[in-house]
Amino acid sequence: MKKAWKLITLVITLAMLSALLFGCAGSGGDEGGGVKGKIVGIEPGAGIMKATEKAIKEYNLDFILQDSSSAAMAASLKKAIDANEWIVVTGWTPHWKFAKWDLKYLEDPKGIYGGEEHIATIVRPGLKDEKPVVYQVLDNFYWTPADMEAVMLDIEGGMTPDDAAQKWIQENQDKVNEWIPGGKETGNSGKVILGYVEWDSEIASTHVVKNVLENMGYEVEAVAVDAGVMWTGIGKGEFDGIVSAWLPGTHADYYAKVKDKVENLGPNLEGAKIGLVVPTYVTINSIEELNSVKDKFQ
Ligand code: PBE
Repeated sequence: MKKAWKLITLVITLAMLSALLFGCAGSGGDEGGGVKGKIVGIEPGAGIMKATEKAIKEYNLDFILQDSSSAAMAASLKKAIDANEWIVVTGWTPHWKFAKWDLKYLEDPKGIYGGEEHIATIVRPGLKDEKPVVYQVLDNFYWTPADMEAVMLDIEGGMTPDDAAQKWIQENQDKVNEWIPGGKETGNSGKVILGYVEWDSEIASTHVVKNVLENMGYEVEAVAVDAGVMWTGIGKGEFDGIVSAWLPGTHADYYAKVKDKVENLGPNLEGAKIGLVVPTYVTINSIEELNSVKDKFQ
């Protein structure tokens, strides 16, 4: 009888212990107590993901960064806004989301996301001699955030990237003609390979350049890859060029590794930015306030 009681006590103690252990793990809890907030991220290789990991550390955010994709991030944003719920995402400008919804950047007093960015065109070193006309077009390619947004909005509205690019080219022929060296508009031939990542902004820019070159007679392949592959690829000369280099901050690490092996043709767009973005109805204004309202971001 005594033995039986001992056994029962043991079983109860074990049950209580495991409830305690699993209870803690199940809550996803931390020392601060409660469930962590969630930042909806994009593709793991993006510069903005690294910056956000750094922000979580530097601001001591009781948040996790969720990997996702640019398209899934936008879908989560739409879903939250439709339901009037709070959400914080990794966001950037230019992007069609700012035209579609009322959004704001959270202030970043520690400057983790850097200041104003530009998007640069980078080519492999042999391009200038081997395909001088292509080199010229890539060197001359320059447009504004409003131009890029127009293409992005058409793609978001359902057009294919090629159709949206052709539409923009037709509507902006004067601008496009400035990129094309005199007398070389048609009758060119040969293959051009552009690397890019399927971020909305880079889908737009890469397809515009692709279509300009195709209209000139080139056969252009736009190869969608991860950010890391895009950068190692241009470093190895596997791509003729990329128009997707976010500098000086967002892609600083990637750029540092290939800097000596590539040619930087300078900005193709100025006035870009990255950061944490929320709908304007979210009442906080700074990253520093996130912890105090983390329960609203789960
Ligand atoms: N982005 C868009 C990229 C660069 C272009 C901001 C998502 C990034 O974070 O690497």
